[in-house]
This record gives sequence, structure tokens and C-alpha cells, in this order.
Amino acid sequence: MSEENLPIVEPNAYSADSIQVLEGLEAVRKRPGMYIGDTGFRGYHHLVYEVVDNSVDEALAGHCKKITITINTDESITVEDDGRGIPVSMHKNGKSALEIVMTVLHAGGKFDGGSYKVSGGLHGVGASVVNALSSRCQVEVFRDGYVWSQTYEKGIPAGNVERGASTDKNGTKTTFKPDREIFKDESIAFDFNYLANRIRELAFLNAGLHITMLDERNGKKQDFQYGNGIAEFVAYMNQSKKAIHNEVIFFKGERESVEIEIAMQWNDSYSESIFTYCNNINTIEGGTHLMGFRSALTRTTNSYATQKNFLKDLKENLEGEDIREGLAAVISIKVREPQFEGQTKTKLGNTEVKGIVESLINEKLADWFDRNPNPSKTIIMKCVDSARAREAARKARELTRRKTALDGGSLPGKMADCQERDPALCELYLVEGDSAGGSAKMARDRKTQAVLPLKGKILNVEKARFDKMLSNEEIKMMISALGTGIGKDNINVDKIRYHKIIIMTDADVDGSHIRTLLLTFFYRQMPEVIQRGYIYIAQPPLYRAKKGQSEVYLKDEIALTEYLLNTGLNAFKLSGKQNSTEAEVRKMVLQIQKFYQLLRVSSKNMIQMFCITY
Ligand code: 0RA
Repeated sequence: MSEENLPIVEPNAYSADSIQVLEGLEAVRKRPGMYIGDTGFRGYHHLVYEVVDNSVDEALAGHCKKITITINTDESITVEDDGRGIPVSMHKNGKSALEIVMTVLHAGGKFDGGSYKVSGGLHGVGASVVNALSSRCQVEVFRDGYVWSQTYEKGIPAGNVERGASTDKNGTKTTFKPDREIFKDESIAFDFNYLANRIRELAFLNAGLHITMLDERNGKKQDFQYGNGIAEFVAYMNQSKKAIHNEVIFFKGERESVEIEIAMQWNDSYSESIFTYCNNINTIEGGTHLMGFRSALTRTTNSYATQKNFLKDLKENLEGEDIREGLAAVISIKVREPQFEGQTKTKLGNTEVKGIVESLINEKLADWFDRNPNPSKTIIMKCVDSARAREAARKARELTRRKTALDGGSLPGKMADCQERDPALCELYLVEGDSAGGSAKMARDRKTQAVLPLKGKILNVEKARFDKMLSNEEIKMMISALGTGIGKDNINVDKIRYHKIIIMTDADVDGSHIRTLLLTFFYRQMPEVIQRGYIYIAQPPLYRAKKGQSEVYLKDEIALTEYLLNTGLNAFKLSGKQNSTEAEVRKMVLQIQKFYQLLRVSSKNMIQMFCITY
């Protein structure tokens, strides 16, 4: 049947199919967490990624060059691509393919199995999940000369697929508004920068793909397009560091239908940053691609260094970690049937991938070393340095074994510990400077709250080797206060003495610098402490409101407006409506506030429009 002649289907036709659809949508709405992780900030933003992933899949298949993501003023999202458009043709059961994609779980690629070689996201489950969790969703498909559209409410079609105006465009445009019955926390709103981080990543991972982000709430616009893909990603990672060689090393290849791209560049820091991806998904837990990369890097670097006689003073081979010190790298592979394992399903399990990646890197890296003798020598010299430092640190550690401050035997003198011994009940405040430390000690509840004052700027562990870090007084104090020990083979997070570690720095630039340094320390040396959710940041309130005897602290502008409304409104009545309730007045004031905000934005846009016209 041709798409131009879609038959009219009874909107509420009672069939086995529609019962299944309703059951599917209900399952998603009942347990949204199973499909999008959670219904808080993360899950709310995850909806956008699911829709964008479908457009990126279309780009991966080679049919889409441009994606535009718009945050609309009503907190709905529009994602538009210039791909082939979701098929709208009639399916066997009398429904349009579009309706099936949007309402049936797991339908995405099913009705057209051979369409995509690889796929990110939920493999096409995404569209129907987002639809089910949206109060309203509209899809417009530009295809075969017409605009086709269908609208849904909580995932249920509000009508049939309609053929609209004629068009010569191709593509898909989805607009959805997250359902507040599911995403109950009304304070959650789309965060442009949070979305931009993932969008930038997608643009890096898909060289040449042009993604534009627009925020209609404030007129913000950002374009992402990287012709050199992950090589530019690595340059971006190193932008605030000093690279030790100019060119980002980049390899690309395809073997046994696995596509592999690797970009890397060493910088003068002492930490390694390797990001790995499979089908555009960040494999945080690593896996077989990372294993293949590591083993090839260690082997090829050692064999080149030995052949050039660079290891003669070292008398042993370089270890993997010597080579990866200061390395920034991105590994991106695309496979047909990815197996994701691990606790968070972000560990690549495909066993064949290790050997494939390993042999490609062995070959290409050996060739790169041969063709680039000067940067190769610089890189190997840095690895040799690192091996020497590792050896020195090992000797130093052996000499100072026994009970040192680092084993948590003795607590630092400046620290005020708490009385409680159950870590789950204990809080440690890391405070900037002795005077703030003094105030915190006076204000604390000494039963459960411990205070450790730190002197000014702590060491930047990103720029220091392990042995230097261990000789730093502030760092030593923290480690002994925490009680976990330190270092790859010596740390034991189960021994931590506090389940709440609160970073409490001053509300100024120095304070945020120190906070960054502390977070860097935890990120690099005690990532598990972050993963377990033990790290907190104290947020000093911006306002104090005093009224008679009562005194409250207000976190920010929003809290202030809320407070003013709550305390001031009972005195007001809407003019002409003497019996207006407080809730009515409140709603109206909030609407006026929102209206003014939108007016500010749109008048800015208007002025821009006029400037262009005249
Ligand atoms: C299945 C088959 C075809 C296109 C798509 C899915 C498709 C889905 C989405 C979702 C967002 N944007 C999209 N663009 C395309 C191709 C069918 C054909 O024309 O052969």
C-alpha cells in the first residue's frame, strides 16, 4: 500500500495489538527506572539522549548530517534530523510504521532489521520509552514529498498519522514534554551545559556530524562539529595541559566488521585519562577494547624502546603504568552485537575485540614510532622517567614501612575528631584555613561531626607524582584522618572512618579552587569514595531573611522568591476578587515572573531580528 493512501483506522480500535501496546506503555510508566535509570535529574535528561541517539544512529548509517536540539520555553524538547525519516508506510496490522516505532517497545529496528549496522542507546527502544514518559509528544516526518505527523499523550496516539503539507525535505522532528506525573520533582529543569557535554561527546565520536543546540529560554546557541573527530577530542582533553609532542596520534581501521578508532597524545602530567566507547556508549568500566589497547601499547612501546636502546640505563622493561603516565587517549569502536557487562552495564564483554584491537594497535603504533623518531624519543624518555620514579617510590615505601601516619594510626594534631565510632554516622568537614576551622569546631555537634582544617591551597595531585603527593602535609593529614590508606594495592575503602565527607571552602574564587583541588584528589586517588556517594559539597546560603524573631537562610534566588511569596502573600488579595485564595495569588505571581523572563529573552531575539533586517 502506498503511503499517500493511509487507510483510516478507528482510533480506539479494540485489538490484541492495542492491548499489547497499552500493557507495554503501562510497564514503562510503572517502572520508569528500569528503562531510563531514575526519574530524577539524570533520567529527565536521559530522555533527550534517547531521542538524539536515534538520529545519531541514522547518521551512523550514513543518511544524516545535521541534528538540531532545542530546549523550548515550555520545557519541551525538539530534536530534528535530516535523515531518511521514520518510515510511515502501512504495516501488516493496519498501523503505520511510525505509530509502531513510537508505541511498541523494542520496535525500533525490528520492522526493518537490516537497516542499521550498529546502534547506540537502547536499540530503538528509546522512542517508545520517551513517548510513554511524555505528557505530550509529536513526531513530524518529512518523507516522500510530504510532512507526516502524529501526536501522542502519555504514549497513546491522540489521532492517526496525518499527511500534511508537501515538502522536499527529508528527516524526523520529535517534540516531547516530560510527564510531571513521572518526573515529580518540579525543581528539575533542562540544564543546557549538562546536555551539551554529552552532545559534544557525540559530535567528537561521529566525525563531521553537525549538531546544534538552542535554548529558547535564554537565546543561547552552540554548534558542535569536529571534522577530525576523536583526534579533536584528545586535543580538547589536553587543552589545559602541556602536550609533549605536537601531533595527536590517530589510527583507524576495520577488522572482522569491528570498526576501531584510537586517538592519543601524551602531556606532561602524571595521570592517565583514557576514555573508551563502544557504539557511542561510554564504557566507564572498560572491557576488552581497553585490554587490547593496553597490552598492545605496552608491548609495542617496549619493543621500539629496546630496539632504539633507550632502556639501557633502566635494566628492565617499562611497565604499562609507566607508559600510560600523562597519556590522554580515546578509544572508540563500533561492533554489530555489543555485549555490555559489569555492575552498570558499561564494560565491553565481546571477547573477539581484544585481539582485534591489539593487533591493529601493534601494527599502526610500531609504524608511527618508525615514521616519527623525534616525538617518539620524547615520549619514551617520559616513560623512562616514570619508571625511575616508580622504582624510587617503591624503595622509599619499603624503607618507611611500619606504622606511619598514612596507615591511620595517629590522627593529625589540628583535627577535632568526633566521639561516634560508627562510620555511617560520622561526618568529616574539610575546612579551608585555621580560622574557619575554629568556627566550625565551635559550631559542630562533637558527637558525630569531625573537623579538619586545611592550610590554603592543597597540592594539585594532577601535577605531582605519587611520591611527591605522599610527602605533602595536607594530603597526609587527610589520608590519616580518612583511615583508608592510599595507593593502588594499599587502599581499603571499607576502612573509611566517615561516610560523609563535606568539603566546606569559602564562597570565593580561592574557595572554589581549593574545592577543585580536593575533588581532584578524591577523583584520582580515591574514586571509590566518590562512587559510594560519600563526598558532599557545603553550599553556603546566599540570603538570610529575618522577620521578627524568626531567621531563615535561603540558598539562592529561587529560594528567596519562594520565601517572599510564602511570607508576603497572605496580606494580598487579587483586585476585583476579594475572596481569592493564597494559592491563586501565588500562581499568578509566579506566572508574571515567568512571563517577564520570557519577555526579556524574546525582546532580545526581536532586537537581533531587527538588526538583521535593517
Ligand atoms: C528505520 C528505518 C529507516 C529510518 C529510520 C528507522 C529512522 C529512525 C529515526 C529516528 C529518528 N530519526 C530517524 N531517522 C530514521 C529507513 C527506512 C528507509 O528509508 O529505507
